[in-house]
Amino acid sequence: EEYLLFIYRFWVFMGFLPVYRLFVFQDRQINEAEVAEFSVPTYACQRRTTLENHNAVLTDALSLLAEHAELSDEDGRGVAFRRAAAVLKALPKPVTSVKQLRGLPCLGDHSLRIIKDILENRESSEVQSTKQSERFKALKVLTGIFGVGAKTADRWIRDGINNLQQLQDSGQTLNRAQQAGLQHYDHLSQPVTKQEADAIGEIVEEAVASVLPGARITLIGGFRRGKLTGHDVDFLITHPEEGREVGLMPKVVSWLESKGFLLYQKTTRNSYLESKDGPARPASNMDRFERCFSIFKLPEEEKPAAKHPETLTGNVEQSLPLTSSHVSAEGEALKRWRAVRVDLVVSPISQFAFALLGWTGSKLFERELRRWAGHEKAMSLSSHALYDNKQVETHFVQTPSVKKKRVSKKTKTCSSMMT
Ligand code: DCT
Ligand code: MG
Repeated sequence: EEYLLFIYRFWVFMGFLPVYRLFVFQDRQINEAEVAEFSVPTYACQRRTTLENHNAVLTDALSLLAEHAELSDEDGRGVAFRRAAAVLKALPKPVTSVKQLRGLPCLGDHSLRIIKDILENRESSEVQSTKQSERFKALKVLTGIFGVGAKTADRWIRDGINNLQQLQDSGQTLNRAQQAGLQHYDHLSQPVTKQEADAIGEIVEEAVASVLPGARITLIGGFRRGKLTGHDVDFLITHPEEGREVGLMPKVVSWLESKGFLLYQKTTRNSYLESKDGPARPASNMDRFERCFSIFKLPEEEKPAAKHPETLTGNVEQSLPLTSSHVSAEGEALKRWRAVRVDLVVSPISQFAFALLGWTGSKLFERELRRWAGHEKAMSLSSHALYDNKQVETHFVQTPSVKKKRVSKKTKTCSSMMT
């Protein structure tokens, strides 16, 4: 009897369960809807983020802290602030209270504290003190020199060098890139406009067409994402026939040099196929394409001298060589030009899709895309290829023009890029 009673009660309970769940869960859903005002996916690459930023004050503050962390060799903290800023950039309206952010991903305690401070007091004391700190100012000025990274800047600061004048007076040995960077500091610290990027695009297109007819160039980086200004201009070059792009870069560079368009250039070879590790990304996030880091001399047509606003160092630049104009050979017209950082990358057509995706950016989007591919899809993505880690034989997921390649699997190398 007891047994039958138990069965009876059990079935009554089971019958009641869906009704109970309906009530309780509906209730909870309503509560959650009230609390969670925004819904944002975890990985930045899953979000639709437009250039319209409704929370610029907050994202500027978080980006400044990210920059400070990156310049202080604290990459983990830097990424945390970048992720928090990216979440706020994806929101469809301005945030007015931290309560609205409940349940959103990537917002750690530190970022939330900064946001709360700004929302309640209009500014964050931590952001203000970072912005005003002498060390941060010095790091920004020194790393603003093309060819100078955070480590070099830190070393110089420890030697008492905090600005360009002190660097010049110090007699420090500078490499070729840093010399060019210092010489053109004034120009290179000015944002490049889309119009200037297009003008450079025409020159690069002419160079490429003259040395290899049929080769194509694509504007990549921030300008491909629709940004109106950038710190440099990036181009990806390829040819529709596999292999025809080999040896292209030196020819393009020679053409540009012969026409006087280059103030500085350094080309790195394509080391992708030479790698002992097989075709995977190296430990750093850099890819292995043939790449040319350059400073372009872009003629400015019929425009009065561009007046560059004061930079962070005050008037130190005035003592630097004047680079913005020269008298023509005839000694008549004054030709104006500006220096612009330009990156050229050459990819074989078989890797073009990956190169285009990897070079479109932003840096955080790319990082998140690689992380998502690795963690959620068990795949390894680089600017060269996409691998399926689950296959015993590594499958090179490819564009239709190229068939699957068999390569030795290097899980370690692949996973090292999931940073
Ligand atoms: N890139 C990357 N990881 C890096 C550096 C670069 O994935 N560590 C990719 C993403 C962007 C692209 O290369 C070009 O780099 P940048 O020119 O530095 O970035 P950008 O988005 O073009 O920024 P800006 O507009 O300031 O040039
Ligand atoms: Mg760029």
